[in-house]
Amino acid sequence: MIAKTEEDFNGLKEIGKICGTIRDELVQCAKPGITTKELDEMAGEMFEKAGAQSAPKGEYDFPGYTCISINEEVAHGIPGKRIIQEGDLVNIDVSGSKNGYFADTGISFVVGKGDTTLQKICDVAKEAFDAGLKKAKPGAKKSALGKAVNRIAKQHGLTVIKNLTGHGVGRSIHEAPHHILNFYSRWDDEILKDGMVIAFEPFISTLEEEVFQSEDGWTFLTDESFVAQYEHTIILTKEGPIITTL
Ligand code: M2C
Ligand code: CO
Ligand code: CO
Repeated sequence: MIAKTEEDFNGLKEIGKICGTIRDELVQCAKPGITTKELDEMAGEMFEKAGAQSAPKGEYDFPGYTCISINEEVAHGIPGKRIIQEGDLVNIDVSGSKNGYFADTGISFVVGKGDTTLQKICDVAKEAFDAGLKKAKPGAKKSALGKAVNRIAKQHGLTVIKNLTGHGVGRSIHEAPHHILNFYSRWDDEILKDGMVIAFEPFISTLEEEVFQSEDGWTFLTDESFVAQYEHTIILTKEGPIITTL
């Protein structure tokens, strides 16, 4: 969407804060021994208390309030009996709506003491986000974000996931612009607009550049790589970006 009115800005900020708070609470509680279902139930209660709805559930009938993905699972992991272990790479992705406004945020992190490579991809995903954010200005090319993400990945000897992308958000969970790539494409000539709302979500990988879908019809998996994501909802303005999900 293009945010124009004060009502738009306030509505986007309200759901952004709700999703960011749920994300942070789940990260705090993601300790060895807890199941992903238990974490997801906490998110469900928090959405309800805030008078908000889970976007995956509400928009796609996803079997969970949030997407929680562990190790070989990259995204759209279904919360369930899986128990979080020390050293796991965990991704928590929270998206929701209130009063017709949407937000989307996610983070990958390592539980306790883990492999240094896992910590590295999490750090690089954040660095790639920050580099892309600097390019996220009205009037700039959308492709500048992916260019920055891929540059940071390469600098660290890592790769990007080419078949997962960021997207527009605001009045629905996934809307125009439909793809914010993790790499530069000369065909991607769209110009970012004042008030445009995007979910920017770099995916940084240790090796593979594509994920594939599991037989459960939801979970995106890798074979031989680990992948980290870092995502926020951003309103692009001439005065600078507003991150609603901080
Ligand atoms: O847009 C995402 O960040 C998720 C969508 C949840 S709906 C089941 N919030 C995303 C992540 C990875 C792939 C596609 N979409
Ligand atoms: Co998300
Ligand atoms: Co998203």
